[in-house]
Amino acid sequence: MKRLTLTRFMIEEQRRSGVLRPELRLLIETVARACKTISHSIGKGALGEVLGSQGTDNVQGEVQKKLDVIANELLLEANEWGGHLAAMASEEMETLHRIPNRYPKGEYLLLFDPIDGSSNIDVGLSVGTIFSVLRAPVSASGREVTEQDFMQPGREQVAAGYAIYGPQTLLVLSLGTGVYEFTLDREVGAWLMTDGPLQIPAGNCEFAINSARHKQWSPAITRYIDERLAGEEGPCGTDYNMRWTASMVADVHRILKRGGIFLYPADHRSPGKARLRLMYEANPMAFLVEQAGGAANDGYGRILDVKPVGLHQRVGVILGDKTEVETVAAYGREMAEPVKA
Ligand code: AFP
Repeated sequence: MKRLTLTRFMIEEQRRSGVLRPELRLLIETVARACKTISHSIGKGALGEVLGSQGTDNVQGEVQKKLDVIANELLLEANEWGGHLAAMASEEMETLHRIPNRYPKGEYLLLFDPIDGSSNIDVGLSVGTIFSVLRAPVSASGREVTEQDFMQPGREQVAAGYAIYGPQTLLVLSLGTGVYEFTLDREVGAWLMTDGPLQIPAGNCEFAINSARHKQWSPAITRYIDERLAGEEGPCGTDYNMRWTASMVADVHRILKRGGIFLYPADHRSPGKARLRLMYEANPMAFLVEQAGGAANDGYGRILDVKPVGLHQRVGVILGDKTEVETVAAYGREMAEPVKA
């Protein structure tokens, strides 16, 4: 069976829709190439002496793994010379990374979590790279890019995707016209299309949540989970299954392929105290999930409508099967607690 390569898919998309500019195609191919190198490093594991901690903390106050730093450097080096970017931002860097003056600047902003799920690296579980692409404001041409130029709601993304380094190395991508999966053919080093356009299958009775955080849950979340734990004897009338991989990329990929819902709600005891980052985790995943017919909510409204105020701001995330996400949202409206001042 002859499969489309990532390059041919994007060239055909460019011809079909006329919206895929060559610089954006170059951006995606450059990120995809960097992900191949990251996959190779991860695959070496202890043999490549890339496991364990770097001995430093990132801007989030989290211990950096060696691979967090390696992957971050790989993505910066791969993307800064091509002329397609105005600037970059990463989970691993406090502020934006400007394109060095020796290189031409482009019209796109690239944001990424170089290794998502990095607490899984040393124990052999799937991790991933998440990326999001925005257009730099026209006003930014001819001046230095600022953090404010990144403060765009997720609905402005022109592309988003992730690589998942698991039993296979996969790239899942949307350019705004559907979600497509590519598998890395290691023998020739090509990304070959293996699925798409993805649509989240309805009715999969599976939820992903870290139950150890139940003290943080609002009454609405508690009600939603308790009903599902009640299973056949409860109001759902059927048993549910639970999964939690502590790697958002792996949980989201499972949902895109077989359905279900992912919840990492904000701590209802102090709104704004949440785990996942808006700009390079929630927004790209919300973009993909909506492109695949699902929904993505922060507990108050659509994630892609959230107006960002900072590169590293955190947000609650409830995403996946549209019916299930809307059920959680309905409980939230019914059981709305007065927003604490
Ligand atoms: P790390 O990259 O620090 O491992 O965090 C992964 C993550 O951001 C996301 O991928 C997981 O869904 C979530 O955190 C896991 O959080 P818990 O460790 O609280 O379960």
